[in-house]
Amino acid sequence: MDSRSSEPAARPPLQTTARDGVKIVIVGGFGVGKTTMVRSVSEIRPLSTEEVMTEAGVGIDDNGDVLEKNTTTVAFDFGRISLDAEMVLYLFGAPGQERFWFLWERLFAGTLGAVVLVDTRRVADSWYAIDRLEHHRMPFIVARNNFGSPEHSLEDLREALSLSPNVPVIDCDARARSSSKDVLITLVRHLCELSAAREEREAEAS
Ligand SMILES: Nc1nc2c(ncn2[C@@H]2O[C@H](COP(=O)(O)OP(=O)(O)OP(=O)(O)O)[C@@H](O)[C@H]2O)c(=O)[nH]1
Ligand SMILES: [Mg+2]
Repeated sequence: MDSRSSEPAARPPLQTTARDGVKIVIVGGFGVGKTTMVRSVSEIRPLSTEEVMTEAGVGIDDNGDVLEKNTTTVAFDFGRISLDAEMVLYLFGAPGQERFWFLWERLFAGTLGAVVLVDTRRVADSWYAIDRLEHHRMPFIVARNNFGSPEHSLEDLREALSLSPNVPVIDCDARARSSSKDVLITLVRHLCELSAAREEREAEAS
C-alpha cells in the first residue's frame, strides 16, 4: 500500500467555518475511474491503497477493456473536499474488483450518499453497486465517465440500469477536477432534495 505523493502536496487545514461533514462513497465496477476521481477532486493529498497487478493475478484480476491499467485498489481511496465554507465532503473510493467487495459493507457505514461511476463499455459491471445501494436504501447518482464518445444517450443508460426517474444521471470526466466537483455537487443537491421531500411528507403526516 502506498500513500501517493501526487498533487496537491500541501494539506490545507480544515476551515474553521466548516460545520457539516458528509461521508460519500464512490462505487462502481473495476477500472471505471473511482481512484482517478478521488485524486482529481481531493484538496488534501489522497490516501490510495493501490497495488500493482502482477502475473500472480492472472485469472483473478479482470483487466477486461482496461488494458492500460496495471494497478488496482485493494482497500479504499480517501480524500476530502470543501464544497463551500460550511460543507465538507469526506470521499471514499471503493475497490472495484469482486474479491474486495466484502469491504463495501464497512465503507457504507455512516455514508449519506454515493456516486456510481459507469464505463458504458461495461454497463453490467455497475449492477452489483446499484443492487447494494438499493439494498441499503442509500441515495445515489449515476455518473457516466468519459471513455470516448458514447453510443447511447443518458436516458438509454437509465433504462439499461433500470433506474427510477428521480435518480440523477450525468456525464463526467473523472480526470478533471471541475467535472468531478460537479458530480459531487449534483449528489449533494440530490441529498438536499430528498431530505426536503422527506420533511414535507413528515409535516403533512403530523
Ligand atoms: N479515458 C479516460 N480514462 C480514464 C478516466 N478516468 C480514469 N481513467 C483511466 O482508467 C483507468 C482506471 O482508473 P482507476 O481510477 O484506477 O479506476 P478504479 O475504478 O479506481 O479501478 P479499481 O480500483 O481497480 O476498481 C486508469 O488508467 C485511468 O487513467 C476518464 O475519465 N477517461
Ligand atoms: Mg481504484
